[in-house]
Parts: sequence; structure tokens; C-alpha cells
Amino acid sequence: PAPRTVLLTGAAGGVGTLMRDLLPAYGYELRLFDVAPVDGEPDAITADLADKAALREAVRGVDAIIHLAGISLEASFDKILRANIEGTYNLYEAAREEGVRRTVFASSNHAVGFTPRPQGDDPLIPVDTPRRPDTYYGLSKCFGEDLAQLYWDLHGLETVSVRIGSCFPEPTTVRMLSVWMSPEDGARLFHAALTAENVGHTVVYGSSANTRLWWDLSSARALGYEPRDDSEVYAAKLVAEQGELDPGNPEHAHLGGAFTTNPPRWPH
Ligand code: NAI
Ligand code: 15L
Repeated sequence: PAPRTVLLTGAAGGVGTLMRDLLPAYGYELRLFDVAPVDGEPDAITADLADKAALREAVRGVDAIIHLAGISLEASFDKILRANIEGTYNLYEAAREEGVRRTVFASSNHAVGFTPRPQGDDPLIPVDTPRRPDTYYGLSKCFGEDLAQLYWDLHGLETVSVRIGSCFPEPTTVRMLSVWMSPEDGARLFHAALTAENVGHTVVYGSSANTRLWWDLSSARALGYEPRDDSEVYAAKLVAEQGELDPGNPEHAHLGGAFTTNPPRWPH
């Protein structure tokens, strides 16, 4: 049966807030989890991914998990280790103990951020391109994908790892014209990832059907995902303001953009 009750970790964050608005229309009842309070949601669970007892209680009885919580930019290895590596392990252990059989893991393009970006007629980047993390942050997403594979092979827990490009209401840079995932397409993709059958551990890129796309969406489409948005409607304005990407600029040479040169840092 299709999942109905879904634990949303990272519910207070940017993507979490967008998905709280969009996913209920697909019929999901969301249980919310975040270390930060969730605005206007007194029933949200306020706890850290380090709190194993809170996690165990949070996953009890849910049909599936969307795991967004964690540090979403570059930070010291110690911080990444605690929140993203140990935190994701703690969540999967809780899911195993409570028998939650499907997770959607928010991976990131930064797991493969040092992959040269396609130019001209170059082929799109496939999901099985070698991992080339651009930061400790990207490295933690590689760990999450491998943990998901292990928990499928060893314990039969299924995961769709979504290497999200940039999920924001609108693209704000020329790079984002290639990697943008509209919030509405994000909800379509998470819904497909929650409901597709026999996913084992599947890795997909998460973006809209952008004219300037850099990677191959076929594994996402195979789940039933049909993106409807294309960032190209924002292209004229952004290119007029910022110019086209300069292939001679190291920041623009790889998928990860500024994460490969001067990564934005977690402020907390
Ligand atoms: P965000 O930084 O806005 O939200 C992350 C949330 O996780 C925050 O509300 C924070 O309080 C919570 N959190 C952090 N550490 C925690 C811990 N130890 N225990 C419990 N909660 C904790 O990030 P955003 O943009 O919403 O991203 C969500 C997820 O998607 C992240 O895992 C991020 O790495 C991933 N992602 C997002 C992309 C995007 O375009 N927004 C692109 C690629 C991946
Ligand atoms: C990410 O992984 C970050 O969490 C998000 O804030 C954006 O920077 C995004 O990648 C991106 O590559 O634009």
C-alpha cells in the first residue's frame, strides 16, 4: 500500500517548509522533526538527530521517512560527522528497529560536485558517475548514499537517494538555470520516490526539466517522476544580470559551482 504517514526530518528548513506546504495535497500526513522549532506547528518534535530515543519514538508507526535534516552547507568535519554522518546512521537504526521500510534521503549534487560540468554537446552526467565530493558536506552525502545501500542489502530497507540540485522558489543564479528543482517538481519527485515499487536503493538527480540541465533524469523518471517546470523562463533576466557561465572561471568548471572554490559555510 502507498505510504500515508510520513516523518519529515528537517521540517523547519527551507525545503522542509516548502514540502510542508505541498505534500499534504498528495494525501500524506506529515510528522515533523527538527532541532529547531517549526513555526506554527506545536506538535512538531523538537529534537536532535543525536537523540536516539527521540528518533526511535519519532519513526514509530510511520509508513515512510523523508530525511532532510542536517547541515546543508560546508562546516568543520566534526560538525558534519555529528549531524550528517552519525545523525543519518541514528535515523536508519531507528527505522530498522521500528520496521520503517522506505526512506527518501536528501542527497546532494555536491556528492559529485567535482565532476566537470557538461559543455556544448557533452553527454549528460549519469547517476553512476564516480563520486567526486566537493566538501566534507558532499562527502557526508556520499556516506548517506552508501549507508542506504548497506541497509537495503543487509536489512531490506528501501531508499531513494535524491541528489538535489537547488530547490528554492526561483533560480537566482545562472548556475541554477541548470540545477534548479522547482518546489512543485520537488514534491512530484518525493511523491514518486515514496510510491514507486521495488526501488531497492535507487539514486536519482533532483531537478526540473531544465533546458540547460547537466545531468540525466532517467532514473528519476523511471520512478514515475514527470517534471513540469523549466528554469529557462528565468534565463533572459539572470543572463542579462550575470552573464553566461565562464568556462575559464574555476567556479564554473564543475557541477558543484562555488562549493569547489569557496563553499558557503554553515552559520551555526
Ligand atoms: P536547511 O539548512 O534550510 O534545513 C536543514 C534543517 O535541518 C534545519 O531546519 C536544521 O535545523 C535541521 N537540522 C540540522 N542539524 C540537525 C540535527 N542535528 N538534528 C535535527 N535537525 C537538524 O536546508 P534545506 O535547504 O532545507 O535542505 C534540506 C536537505 O536537503 C539537507 O539535507 C540538504 O543537505 C539537502 N539539499 C538541499 C538542497 C537545496 O537546494 N535546498 C540541495 C541539495 C541538498
Ligand atoms: C546544496 O546541497 C545546498 O544544501 C543548497 O543550499 C544549495 O547550495 C545547493 O546545494 C546548490 O548546489 O545550489
